[in-house]
Amino acid sequence: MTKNVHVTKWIDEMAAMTQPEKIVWIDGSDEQAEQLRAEACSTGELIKLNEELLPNCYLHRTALNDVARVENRTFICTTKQEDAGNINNWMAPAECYAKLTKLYTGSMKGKTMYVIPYSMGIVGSDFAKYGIELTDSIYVVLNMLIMTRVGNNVLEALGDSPDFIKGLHAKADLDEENRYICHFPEDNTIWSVNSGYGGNVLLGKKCFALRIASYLGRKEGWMAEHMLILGIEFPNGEIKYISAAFPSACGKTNLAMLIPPAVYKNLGYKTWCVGDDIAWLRIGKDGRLWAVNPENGFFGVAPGTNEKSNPNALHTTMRDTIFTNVVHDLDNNTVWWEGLNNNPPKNAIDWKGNKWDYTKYDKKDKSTCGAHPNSRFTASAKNCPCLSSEFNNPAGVPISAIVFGGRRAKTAPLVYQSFNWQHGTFVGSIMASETTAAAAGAVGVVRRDPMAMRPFVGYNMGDYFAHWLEMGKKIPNPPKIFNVNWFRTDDEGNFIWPGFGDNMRVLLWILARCEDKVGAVETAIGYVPKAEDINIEGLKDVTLDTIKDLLTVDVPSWKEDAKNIREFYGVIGDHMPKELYDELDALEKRLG
Ligand code: OXD
Ligand code: MN
Repeated sequence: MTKNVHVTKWIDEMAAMTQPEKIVWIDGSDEQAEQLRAEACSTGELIKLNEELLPNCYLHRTALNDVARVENRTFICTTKQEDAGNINNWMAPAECYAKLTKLYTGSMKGKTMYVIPYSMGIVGSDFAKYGIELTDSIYVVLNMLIMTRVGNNVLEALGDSPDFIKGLHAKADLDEENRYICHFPEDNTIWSVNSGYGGNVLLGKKCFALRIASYLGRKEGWMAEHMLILGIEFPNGEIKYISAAFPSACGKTNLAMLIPPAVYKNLGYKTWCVGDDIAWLRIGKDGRLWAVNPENGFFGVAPGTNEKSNPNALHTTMRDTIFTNVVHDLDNNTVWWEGLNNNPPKNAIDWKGNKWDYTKYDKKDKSTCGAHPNSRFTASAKNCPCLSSEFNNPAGVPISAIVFGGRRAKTAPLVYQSFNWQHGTFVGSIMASETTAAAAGAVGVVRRDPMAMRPFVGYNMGDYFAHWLEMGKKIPNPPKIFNVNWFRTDDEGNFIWPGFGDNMRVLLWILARCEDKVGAVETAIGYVPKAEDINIEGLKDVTLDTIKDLLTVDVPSWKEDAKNIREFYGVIGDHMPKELYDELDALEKRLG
């Protein structure tokens, strides 16, 4: 497999601790993947779905107590606590290694340890970083084969180098009390134990491509961000790229696969998806910021995905997909989830593995759902109908605009532009979303989620902001920075803006601003469009007055928000850059 002693020595050590019965190297071949799928089906770990309707698709159910990322059990283990900062959970590396060693010891007895050499980014490219994940789960192997680039070519590209991320995953007993997702950025190491759920165990994704990569990016002068990458093609064939960060439940995958509304489609506009979750950004030789999506697939939320909300995603999942925790339709051996259509299957098994009675399903009561609200599809990027032709370009794509967004009922207007990079960093740092009635707890509570990275920065949040400011100084021709809010509501709580494909109307204003092709109104929070510059042609129920309303800056709620921002900055503590306090002071002054 490899003569790299750094790799072999580490695997020997991990195997001595976990004590697997055998070790299998994953080579990236179809034959091996097929064997593993067959084995998983024979044990019940996977269920093969209808080959005619859903070719090469499988269903998996996790343990009932293991259905989501666990932020309270996720740790950044740096030597100094200060380096992890106040937003992350911290454990001293020695203490964490000792604690988890106890949990790992003997945990793979009688099992197979799979060795997955994988690349985030195109193997051999300047952007690429390599990892090896050791796991006792076939489900993890098969997901990693979709989500990353796996195979012997990764080992060849790595050669004798020690420069790879060492990931160890063991399901152990799936014991919640002893579930840990731990990152050791100083050692290029990730240890995950007692979970089998995607975000906790597909170590290339959040653990490596965001937490470890953000740490490496700061050290090496680039950025790892929780951003989609979308290309917009103009009728003349020119394509402009946007990267955008949104907290969860704000429609990131939908925006990444947006379909232009008829007014634009008829003129020849097209949209192309480069990525739906993660962007690695570097300064190009031309002085612009260039982005790649380091992943190779989509790990998307299933409920709510349908022909209207995201036909591209739905199409992507029609082959070569692993579905997790959705409804199993026994009549035709397919899958279903809430929001797919209005025809729930009559003869079905729910995500828990129990017979499911669709007549008892109550939209307002999540416990009656057939699919878990966080049920997922793991689908291959190559099957996405709107996949960008630049997806496999090792150089990535040049970014014209960075877009931040959140779910705010009143505070944020439909769109505004920051004054400059420093102010744009401020705009990202104050990102927030309000909780919805869908989740337990109070409605309308603001959760600050800077750059949608709150759970994903692998170091001190204050230092992360400083890195953004530093990058701004280094990029000769930086993208312009914007904020959007698709979620303003009227007094009855109804969304005012139609959203989905119509968001393109706002993105085109953004791109016009990037080229100085359209004016704007300067307000206390940034530049806001003139209402007539948002194209409403073909929109039902949206008038110029609606747009005016969507663009108002509600000064009293901004003043309230500013207080909340100051509190949040206080929590981040003394690593907060002074420049961002200056921006906050200036905002308060402008608000009067
Ligand atoms: C997330 C995800 O939780 O992408 O952000 O799964
Ligand atoms: Mn995400």
